[in-house]
Amino acid sequence: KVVVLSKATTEQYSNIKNCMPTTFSSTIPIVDLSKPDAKTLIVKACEEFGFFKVINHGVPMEVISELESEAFKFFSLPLNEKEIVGPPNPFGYGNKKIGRNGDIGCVEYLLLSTSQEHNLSLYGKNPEKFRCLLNNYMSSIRKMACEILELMAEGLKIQQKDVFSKLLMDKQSDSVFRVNHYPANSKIPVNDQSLIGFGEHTDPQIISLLRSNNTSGLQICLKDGDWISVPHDQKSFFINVGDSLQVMTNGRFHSVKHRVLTNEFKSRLSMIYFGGPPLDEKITPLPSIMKGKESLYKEFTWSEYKNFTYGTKLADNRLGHFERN
Ligand code: GA4
Repeated sequence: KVVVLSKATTEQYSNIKNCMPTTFSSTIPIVDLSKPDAKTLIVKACEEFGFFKVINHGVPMEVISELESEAFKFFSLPLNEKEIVGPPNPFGYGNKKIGRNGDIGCVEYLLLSTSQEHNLSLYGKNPEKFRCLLNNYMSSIRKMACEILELMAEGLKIQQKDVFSKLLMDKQSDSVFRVNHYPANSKIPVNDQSLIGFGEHTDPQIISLLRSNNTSGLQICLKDGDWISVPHDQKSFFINVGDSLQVMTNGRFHSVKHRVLTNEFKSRLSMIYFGGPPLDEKITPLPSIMKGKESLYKEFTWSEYKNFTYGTKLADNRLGHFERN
């Protein structure tokens, strides 16, 4: 297979040259939310990649950049001041350790619930401002998530337009917000592992909406197993299909495996909204999708799936455990 390294890639990974083949792809689907063909393109992208980029999303740039700059301020505090709001079980500040089963990455982060009240009074130097910016951001993102989920339902020709979006709008929706900070990593890598910011995994929820500063690092895995680098674009959002949406579409949509590599020169800051259903929601293929076919999955609730994920490692195939033989 021919791997084309663009200039940006060779610069970024000049120190590892051939040890980790990387392709910068122009194949990542782009959906303009203001165009009438958005719903068709979304369905196609979710089937082929489980991933797409959204432009004309309607989230004002100030809402994004003000939160980003506040988040950078938080991460620039001395470690002991950040650790006041850790460890991240279930929510708070985390450093290097991801999850509960030994995954490690070159990343520090904030994990927040979108519904539960946090004791945000301890977050950073200006917690009131942080809380206000977070709330503004999260409500804009949830609005976009619902718009996208409604276009998905329409694209799938499902009568009930809000089948997916109502799960995020529910007061009990178990959605999560995450801010990841990957410091620039100029160490000579001893192996591929030492470049890992966030190891490969799929997201367990329904849908994830990611926005980052202008630093590369995100990679997605194509269905044939090739990894491609996602060109950074600080003005756009990147959307991932999660495991729950794969199940609800009985495998028609593909939950995308992805990872983040650290950048040699620049630090990366990403903010991700993980749209999840209420805990007691049954995650099962929609009848209108099945058309007489059998479900590929055993029945489970979001709470069962979520509890199961806590016992897994990032790279594990979590959905495999719920497949019907
Ligand atoms: C991946 C998506 C979200 O970031 C997250 C992650 C969670 C965590 O960081 O605690 C998990 C990971 C994520 C999937 C498998 C388990 C749980 C770490 C891990 C090893 C918050 C989520 O919901 O699942």
